[in-house]
Amino acid sequence: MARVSLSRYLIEQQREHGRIDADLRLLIEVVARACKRIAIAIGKGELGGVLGSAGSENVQGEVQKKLDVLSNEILLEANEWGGHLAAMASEEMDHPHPIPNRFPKGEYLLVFDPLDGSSNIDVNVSVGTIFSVLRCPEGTVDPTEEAFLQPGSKQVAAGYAVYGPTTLLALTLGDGVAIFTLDREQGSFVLTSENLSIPADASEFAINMSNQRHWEAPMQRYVADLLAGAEGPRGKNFNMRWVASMVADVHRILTRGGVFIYPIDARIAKQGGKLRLLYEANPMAFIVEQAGGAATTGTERILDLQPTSLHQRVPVVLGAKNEVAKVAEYYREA
Ligand code: AHM
Ligand code: MG
Repeated sequence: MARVSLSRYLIEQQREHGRIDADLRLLIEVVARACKRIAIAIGKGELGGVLGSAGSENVQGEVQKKLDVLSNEILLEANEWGGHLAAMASEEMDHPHPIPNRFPKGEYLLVFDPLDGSSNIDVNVSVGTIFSVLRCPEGTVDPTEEAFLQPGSKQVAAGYAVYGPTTLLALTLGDGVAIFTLDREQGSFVLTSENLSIPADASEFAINMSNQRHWEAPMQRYVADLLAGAEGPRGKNFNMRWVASMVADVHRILTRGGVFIYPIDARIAKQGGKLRLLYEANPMAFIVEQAGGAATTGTERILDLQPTSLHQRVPVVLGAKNEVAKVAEYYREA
């Protein structure tokens, strides 16, 4: 069978299915190219002098790693000049990044977490890039933060790259999820699976158990019932995994099922949760729903949330449809 490159896949989506226009096609190609550059930088590790802290903090008060800063710069630079974007926003920048006046402006907004799971870089565990594409509201010439505050259901595309044993790109254009594997010799992403589907029932869960004592009562009860296994109310055993890189945990769920949870807890209640709505929860919720799964905060569908600020945080429960519904049930009963 002929290999389908990402470029060919996108051209066919545009030409045969009319699902995307030329600007969105260019946008995805450019993001994918930037991800390749990030993959190369990560692959060099210590030899590239890219490990360790950058000696700065981002808007959320987190210490930035050198690779956080570098990945952000790679994505900004790659996407500035193509004419497909009106503005960008990132986990690593306080405010949206306008397209410089010397370049033409386009109709799309790009939001990203340039390097997710960056606490894992220095220990050589998978990290990733997450991105989400929105349309710039009509009549907005110089988009400010306001333009980005759209519910996740308005996303026109979303994806993530995982920099693991292989570099993969997962992509949705709103009609299923496709996975592309990076052919390092050729330097191109090649389609390796399409129409991904997360089994409705889960037998594996992902949560940082060390925070258990801080969770809300319904989450405590839910996880206690999972841990009780075959002898408990759920009547079956559940396995557990926690990579602490959302991209890697979500990718596992896309591949072999399960549920991923980053709940609200007493320490982070004030800030709304740990994961960010616009560039972590929304794109992942879009991808997971497109693979037949579900995503909730426990009480609301993530894609329905109306964002109130660029770096807003939310509780996240996503993956297997029936298991996500189960979590919502524990919250309703409470
Ligand atoms: P980051 O964007 O600063 O890397 O933070 C997000 C990451 C997720 O990838 C991961 O699921 C979570 O933080 C891990 O958090 P914890 O270290 O509390 O388990
Ligand atoms: Mg992140």
